[in-house]
Amino acid sequence: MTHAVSLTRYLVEQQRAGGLIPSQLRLLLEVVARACKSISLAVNKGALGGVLGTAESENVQGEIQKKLDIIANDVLIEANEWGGHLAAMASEEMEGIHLVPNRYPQGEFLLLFDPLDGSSNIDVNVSIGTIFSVLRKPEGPGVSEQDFLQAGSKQVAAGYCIYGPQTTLVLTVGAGVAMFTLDREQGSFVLTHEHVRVPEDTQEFAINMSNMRHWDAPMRRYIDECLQGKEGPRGKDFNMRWIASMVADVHRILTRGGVFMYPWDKREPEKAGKLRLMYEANPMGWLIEQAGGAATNGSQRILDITPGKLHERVSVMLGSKNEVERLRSYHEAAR
Ligand code: P6P
Repeated sequence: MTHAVSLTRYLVEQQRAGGLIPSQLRLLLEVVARACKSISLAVNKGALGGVLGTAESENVQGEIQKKLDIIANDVLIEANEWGGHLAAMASEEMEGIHLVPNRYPQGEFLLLFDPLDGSSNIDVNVSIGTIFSVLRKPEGPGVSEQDFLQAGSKQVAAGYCIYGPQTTLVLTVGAGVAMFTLDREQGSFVLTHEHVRVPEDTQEFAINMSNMRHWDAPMRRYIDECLQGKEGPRGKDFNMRWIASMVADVHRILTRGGVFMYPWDKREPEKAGKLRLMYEANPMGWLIEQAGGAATNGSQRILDITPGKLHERVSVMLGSKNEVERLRSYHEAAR
């Protein structure tokens, strides 16, 4: 029987082989994985744990916070403060950055996360997840919000943990994408997929169709052509999925291909999009690229965007390479 490869063994072997994982980063990833196990336990308790429903508070995004949003955020903060691997953290649920308290040693990494993405699905028992992104702190004393404002191409690690029928951690450190399924009997993440690849073509798209009348012309053109099926210019039928949980939609795309879109729309024209660049689009965009897919905002590669602020929003189109390229070309033709 082949021995199961734990997350710890995988990280040690990656550290030994590729040199992409310095010890502090390995500790960071193990701590984040342990925090995700705690979050998974809280999520799985649901009503029995008294964790459903809203927390009667709003986050910096102006969104009503769910109790589990706050629980997940607190778990990640507490787990990552003491290890000496981080200088600071940033979260969808917090307006400013969170410095590691002076009583602990400061590390060389910055951790950003959406502690519980898709939280509108919590109370209806649909898959949700934690998304995280790791940057290196720029040289120099101290740490500020400005240190976080790096393009997604500067990430040194990124991933998510999806809390669904299985709890699965999906991770890249720049050498492809690996998936680890939580073995609850052992209490450890076990390698279940390695060298994940996104098919370059697909017949499945993910978008919130109720916003169609608000999209710009290139996005409407792309979806119209998909809906025309094999009688139309695409010459093939398409299927649609929309889970309203980015982690779940991206996990499906990493598993069987597809294209995910949350484009700019005219409901709030001053906003580039709904999703956040630093802790949603960048980590998901890097995972998709590492698996052979592509990620654009319609005019440029998402990972090339230099952020102007921590909670910057962005238009997102990512997944099967040839579909993302078609979307990019339609937006270019319309400029
Ligand atoms: P809508 C969840 O709130 C989220 O940030 C993403 O996970 C998801 O893809 C999107 O918003 C869903 O948005 O407008 O369809 O509810």
